[in-house]
Amino acid sequence: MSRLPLEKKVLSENDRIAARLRERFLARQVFCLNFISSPGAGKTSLLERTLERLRPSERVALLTGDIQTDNDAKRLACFGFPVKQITTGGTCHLDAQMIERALADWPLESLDTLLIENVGNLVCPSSYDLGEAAKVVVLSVAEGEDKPLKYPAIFFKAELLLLNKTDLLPYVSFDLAKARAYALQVHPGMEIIELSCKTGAGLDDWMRWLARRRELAFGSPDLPEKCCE
Ligand SMILES: Nc1nc2c(ncn2[C@@H]2O[C@H](COP(=O)(O)OP(=O)(O)OP(=O)(O)O)[C@@H](O)[C@H]2O)c(=O)[nH]1
Ligand SMILES: [Mg+2]
Repeated sequence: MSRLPLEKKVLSENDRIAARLRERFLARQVFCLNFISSPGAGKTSLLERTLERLRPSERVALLTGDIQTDNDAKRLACFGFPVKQITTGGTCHLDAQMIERALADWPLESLDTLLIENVGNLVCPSSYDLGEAAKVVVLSVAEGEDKPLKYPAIFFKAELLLLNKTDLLPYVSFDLAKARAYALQVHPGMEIIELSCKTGAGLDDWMRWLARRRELAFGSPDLPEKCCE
């Protein structure tokens, strides 16, 4: 058998399971985001900064994918929200079946928001629908401004681009204006937020986007920041 039909079959089976997941998320009003980036762009750091801004009563849970180790789950578990690590054992992306299995013993009724950190990889995760409401791509300024042009699929499919590590701009050659222009060339109208998980710059904008996007999906802004209390 040639490679193409097999790949098509795997992807269509994934789409079938993802559609089932999406239906369940919609029925239970669980807002799900799928975070994708190259290794080390700052997905876990962003989730850490997000969780520390939420009230402990928020009904948020996390799934984090990695080829090896449960390092990210350990980092995220400190915040008191339910976290599960999905260790793929070599697979370079999460797929819908992995999500379905991980959720098997988690009652979705107890959740309002599910945040999924995908395996660090800008290519393969873009092909696998996980039933999420939206994909968010994280690009750090240490990676070069041309990445939207070189890896267009994920920049086309993601609703939001988070340009992270802006605190490093004085030390790296990264043209922010070009990065924005390239992202918009691939995905006209794409939303872009510049931030630094280290200094906290831009994190308020990110938290506002999260609350607004959840409200758009389900009407109720259940993700207020602690500072809004
Ligand atoms: N200077 C700086 N460093 C950051 C920032 N965000 C993350 N880092 C650092 O970048 C490294 C990688 O961050 P992670 O959050 O682990 O990245 P990740 O995308 O989750 O990585 P993988 O899960 O391995 O794909 C860590 O050393 C972080 O401390 C930032 O805004 N500025
Ligand atoms: Mg991580």
